Amino acid sequence: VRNFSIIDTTLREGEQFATAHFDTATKVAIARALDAFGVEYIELTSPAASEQSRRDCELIANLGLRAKVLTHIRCHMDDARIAVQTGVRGVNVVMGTSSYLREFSHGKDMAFIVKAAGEVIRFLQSHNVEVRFSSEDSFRTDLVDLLTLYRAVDQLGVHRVGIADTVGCADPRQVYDLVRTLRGVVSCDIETHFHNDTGCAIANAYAALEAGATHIDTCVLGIGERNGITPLGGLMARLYTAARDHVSNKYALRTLPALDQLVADAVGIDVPFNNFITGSSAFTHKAGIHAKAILNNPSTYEILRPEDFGVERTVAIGHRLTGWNAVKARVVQLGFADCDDVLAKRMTAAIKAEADRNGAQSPAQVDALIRTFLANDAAEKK
Ligand code: HCA
Ligand code: CU
Repeated sequence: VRNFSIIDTTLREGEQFATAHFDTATKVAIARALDAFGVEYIELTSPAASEQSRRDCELIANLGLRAKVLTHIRCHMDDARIAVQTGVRGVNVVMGTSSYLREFSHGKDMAFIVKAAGEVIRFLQSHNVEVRFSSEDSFRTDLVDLLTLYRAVDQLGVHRVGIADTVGCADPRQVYDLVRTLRGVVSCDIETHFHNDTGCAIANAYAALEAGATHIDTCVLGIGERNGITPLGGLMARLYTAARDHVSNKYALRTLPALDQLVADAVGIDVPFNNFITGSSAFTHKAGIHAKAILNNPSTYEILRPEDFGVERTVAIGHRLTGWNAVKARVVQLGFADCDDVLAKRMTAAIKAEADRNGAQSPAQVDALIRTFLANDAAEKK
């Protein structure tokens, strides 16, 4: 899993998220942040969607970003004509409506579909843009029909074909099988797009890469229709775990917190507490056993190095599950290097008792308790 490209679609699929409504400046800020992060492609809403969408598409296509800018259109000549006027580097064509699909799976209009696709593809090719052709709802489409269509568009010379799990029904094994099969049928690149309705979007993306997919669609924070698609940060966590150096060199991972925050602000949500890497609890260690081991060697309970992503770990000690090693480490951190184990154990007992009485304590409260203990201890010794 090395030769892959990210197609970030925060500015297309992400615009389909419930609370998303990006103004021009916000789109530009997101596009620049994605470019700085290092995604290979940025996909934009169809210029046929609205007049503002068209102007924004043209603006972003001409910003001079390092990432290739794509737009996403229905398989219609009208949309294709507008798309090539914007200056985008590539066009992601999705095969029309669900009625197309229904007819297609009934096998009635196969010839028509291939013909319609052929017309749009040839037109786009004559304008020298990268062309991707994708079916919607690939996993609920008849396999023979699907492969027949992909083979036909592959022979027309598209750059990529796309598999889309539009409804989020696929599991990693099904993904692996379909991509593997498709890999044997087409010679072009394979793009994949996974919705997250059943929580498989990252695993499916990873399975697709293992099976030979070359391009993965993501959105920042995983936003998109319904509960969204493969999140960029979560996919990074997965890929980093598989190939740390490669992924760290390829992408500016330390810009992820700002990128997640930018998009959270743009759509008016908080970054979820359990978000990959940037969630508030993603690097919080709590139980005494965990805290002790983490303080000895972070690899004991961390598969991701927080500093590689520009975030910090937290060792939480103000609660009833705390342990004296972690408390002692905090005492030393506060500048009292000569704290002995007996004293640390007494402090720990006091923290636990306080947590039983009044609930968890903030770091500041714990520090205050520690200082009181140390002051009393010093007074006793005099
Ligand atoms: C949608 C379309 C799409 C397209 C995916 C793609 C999907 O339903 O809004 O073109 O790769 O999920 O099928 O986002
Ligand atoms: Cu989608």
